[in-house]
Amino acid sequence: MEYPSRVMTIAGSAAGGSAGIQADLKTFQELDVYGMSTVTAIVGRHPKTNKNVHPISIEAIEAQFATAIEQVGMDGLKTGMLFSKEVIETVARLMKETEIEKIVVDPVMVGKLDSKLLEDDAIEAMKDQLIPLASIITPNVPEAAVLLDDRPLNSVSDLKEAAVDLHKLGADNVLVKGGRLEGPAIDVLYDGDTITTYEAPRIDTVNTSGAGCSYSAAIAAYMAKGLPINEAVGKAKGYVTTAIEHGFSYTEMVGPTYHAAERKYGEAFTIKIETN
Ligand code: PXL
Repeated sequence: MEYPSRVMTIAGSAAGGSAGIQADLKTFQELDVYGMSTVTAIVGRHPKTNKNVHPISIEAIEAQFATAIEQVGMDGLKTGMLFSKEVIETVARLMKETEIEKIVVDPVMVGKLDSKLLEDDAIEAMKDQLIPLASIITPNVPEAAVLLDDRPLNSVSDLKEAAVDLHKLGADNVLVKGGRLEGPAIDVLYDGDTITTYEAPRIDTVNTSGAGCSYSAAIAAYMAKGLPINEAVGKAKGYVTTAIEHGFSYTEMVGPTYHAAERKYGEAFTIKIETN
């Protein structure tokens, strides 16, 4: 039997199941890769204290990563919520020590419900230590703006310029995701040479919690399976767009994307891919 490719997510636990580690592992399962996890923090609002982020010790982070490497091994990994400078430094060291080659860095900063998922003094560490190790980084509009010292991004041509400038931070590829602009959802990939755009129709829904996590997890999954990055991005965007189309909510709160949608209903969208 041929075993599935092995993918690690290093991210926060989102207790509601829509984002973070939970979204990543659901995505990995849907795309038939073997999922593993290193939890960096637990996100869940305490009803009495309102405390929302509960960090995990560096020792426990190292232990999880070491166990996965020893018991299983790794074909690729993605990072999500890392929360602190110290965690970023630890994760960068673990990446270097283990020489993992396929690395997706999703520079998660703020959740949809405004929880702060990265401390202010961690942004420089992310730029200097983590991003240079990445095969691809996947910022959304607000994250790209922060990484570019609060540059406003309002159009696809702004996204293209941002991708070219962010590439100078040292990642092999930059994907700036335009889902928060108006009009169709257009993402821009720059590999240091060529710009490729990926376009999906705008879906009229508020239930997109965890969409970014699931998208970067899907990119990591397809890369670990051996697809080149530009193809991995296209397939991942198809997967996440279908999951968004079938998003739902159990309550009045913003709900999850439907991770099983592509498997259940088939891929609903053709992603328009253009290279220029
Ligand atoms: O969607 C961003 C995100 C990532 N990681 C964790 C989260 C969230 C949003 O809430 O909780 C752990």
